[in-house]
Amino acid sequence: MPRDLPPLPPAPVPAELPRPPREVDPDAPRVAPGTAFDLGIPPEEARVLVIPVPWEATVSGGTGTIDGPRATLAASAKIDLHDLAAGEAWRAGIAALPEPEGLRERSRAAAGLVARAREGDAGAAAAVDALAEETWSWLEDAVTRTLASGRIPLVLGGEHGLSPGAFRAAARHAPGLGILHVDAHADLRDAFEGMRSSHASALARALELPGVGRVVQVGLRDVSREEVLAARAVGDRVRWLDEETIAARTLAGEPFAEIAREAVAALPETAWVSLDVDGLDPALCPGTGTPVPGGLSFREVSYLLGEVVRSGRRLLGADLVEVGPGPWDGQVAARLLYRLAGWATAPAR
Ligand SMILES: [Mn+2]
Repeated sequence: MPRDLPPLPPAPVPAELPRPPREVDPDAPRVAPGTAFDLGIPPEEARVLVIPVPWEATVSGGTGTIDGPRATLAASAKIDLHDLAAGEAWRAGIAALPEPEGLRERSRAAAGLVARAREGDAGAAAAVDALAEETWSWLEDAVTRTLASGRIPLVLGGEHGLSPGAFRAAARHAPGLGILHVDAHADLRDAFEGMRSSHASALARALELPGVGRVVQVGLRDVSREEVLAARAVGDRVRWLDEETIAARTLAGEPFAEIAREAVAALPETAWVSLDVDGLDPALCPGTGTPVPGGLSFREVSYLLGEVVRSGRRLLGADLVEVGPGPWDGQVAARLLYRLAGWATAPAR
């Protein structure tokens, strides 16, 4: 078991409502390296707060998503600020919190136990889950305070196993919440390799929350029998628009826009987006841990996310996870992040 690690310090989320952001010239070469989108805007002035969570414990394929937040924020500096789809998110103010001190150490301690958990050591699996629980509690607190301060949380991972902390906060803030889940995988296993905090169990944890009204899963193409049964067992609370359904319908000539409308129409009034980049075509996320052939194009995922706001629903926040460490992975994720920021703030801009 890992030696005692010091507690994670609470995230520095400002308690006050965001003040109007300082003047930014969107066409100037930007000069605030290390800040989100190179804007140099502090969290106090930001309506959108990016929360990096470098957590990578239970990944079962390739590694590297612990550096996904870093790659995404580095790439964000190179993004032009007039987004043709989602508008000028920078006007609302976007800032990123620093990576929480001690989280990488926790993640490494957990990852070091996973080999034994995989061999059936229940004590090791429980220790991984205990470390994940600390990470969830930290994130739950950070997202709760971000929402309470009138800000939009965009959680940046890291593996999908971190997301239940954000789901807890969002579902308590907006009971009846819908989760729009884009992924190659359903993530509905009760536990995977003995660990309930597994990246393959994130949405199973979401369904345990009474505040989650419905989960709409789009892009699934690598699912287990257990997950099919788990989805059936909760009836209408889970909706699937899997890859084969999308492929069959679009190949027969149906517009993707119709499928996006159908997915979004199944969501309640307030929605959280849980975006696992492996839901996209692996060409767009070559460094992700468990890539699967097929998947959504950038324009499809972008259209789908935009449809949430176009339909009149409220986009409460999002987690963007399983981002690989490479510069291309980072660039795709940074563009998704900017679009999410744009749509989430569009009604107020
Ligand atoms: Mn996932």
